[in-house]
Amino acid sequence: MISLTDYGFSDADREAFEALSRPDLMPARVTAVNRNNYELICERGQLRGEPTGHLLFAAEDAQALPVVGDWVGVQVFNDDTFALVHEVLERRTFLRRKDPGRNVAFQVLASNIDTAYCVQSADRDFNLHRLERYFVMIRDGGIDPVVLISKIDLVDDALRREMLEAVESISGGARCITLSSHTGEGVDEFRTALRSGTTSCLLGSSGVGKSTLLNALLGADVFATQEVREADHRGRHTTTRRQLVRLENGALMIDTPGMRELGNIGAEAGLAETFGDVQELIENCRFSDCTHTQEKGCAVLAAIEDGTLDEDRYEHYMKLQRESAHYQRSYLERRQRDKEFGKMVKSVLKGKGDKRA
Ligand SMILES: Nc1nc2c(ncn2[C@@H]2O[C@H](COP(=O)(O)OP(=O)(O)OP(=O)(O)O)[C@@H](O)[C@H]2O)c(=O)[nH]1
Ligand SMILES: [Mg+2]
Ligand SMILES: [Zn+2]
Repeated sequence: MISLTDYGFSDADREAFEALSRPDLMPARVTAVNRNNYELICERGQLRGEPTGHLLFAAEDAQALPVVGDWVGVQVFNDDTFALVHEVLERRTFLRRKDPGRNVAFQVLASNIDTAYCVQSADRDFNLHRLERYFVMIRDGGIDPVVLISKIDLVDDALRREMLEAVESISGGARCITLSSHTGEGVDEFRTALRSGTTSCLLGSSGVGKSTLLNALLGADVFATQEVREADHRGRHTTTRRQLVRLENGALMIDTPGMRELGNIGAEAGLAETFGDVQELIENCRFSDCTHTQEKGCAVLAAIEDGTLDEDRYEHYMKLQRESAHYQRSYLERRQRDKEFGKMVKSVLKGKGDKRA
């Protein structure tokens, strides 16, 4: 029998499971989501699963469906090889962004994660504004961000120090680790930071070396990796699904596909945590209708002037805040329209039914 504690099952998760009052179900964790099924781990081992019709159709939107990291309530069949997923337990933490598709919606990437590692490669990919976007998403879901600068073998010590300082200036206390999966520098240190029974994930653009690092941690080529494109040094989107694995030291780690875009939606909490300093200045501005652009006595302008607030950081905050609020509005408006449309359809159908009766 497998101990679920080894897969991160906490007391809170057990309570959430027991609160379902479904003695016919057992708890399982989603380790991967495929097109047509889920990969799961439960006390009886690994198995594949599918959602019940009820779970699928009762879902108000995609957020209610299982994602990697979720604890779910399952019914097991066929000699413990197949499961029906009935329930998704409440998520302790989550990673969610704006769905990159055409409709404005939330997309939950993974859940029940303790630490999210934002991976940027030292040679090409390093970008503070992108880090800020990740911070907002990660903190919004109640997760601790850590910055991981990969491929450190490709830059010299001076550049490394510069990058560390730059990260420190925006990270709000998040740690920053530098390492190289090729030379092995920093990898053991990273491994010991990953504690047994906790869940972490690797996030970042394609080609920054997430899967290579995970292979180094596993000591085997479990995940496919691929060289970056010669022409522009971008990755080839080698990893195509999110997958949870357990390392030898008992830590749980999720590899994810490289992200092309990261839009935050309705991420107030994440913005507040990441840009608390900026928000405080804005609130302390003595004019409630201040545009912070030219008003004499504006606290924001004064802070930019005396160097306590970086103008670039302020402008990026404003941009992220507008974007997140705008997507949230579009999302709510669409939900409202869908609801009204649903009501209209229902009343038309009902009208027909009445006539026939
Ligand atoms: N020089 C150097 N190259 C590295 C290092 N780590 C990874 N690479 C190379 O970077 C390329 C991309 O690595 P992957 O692990 O496939 O990148 P990924 O982040 O998983 O990419 P996606 O799966 O597409 O999101 C491979 O050719 C690796 O060999 C490193 O520490 N130093
Ligand atoms: Mg990969
Ligand atoms: Zn102002």
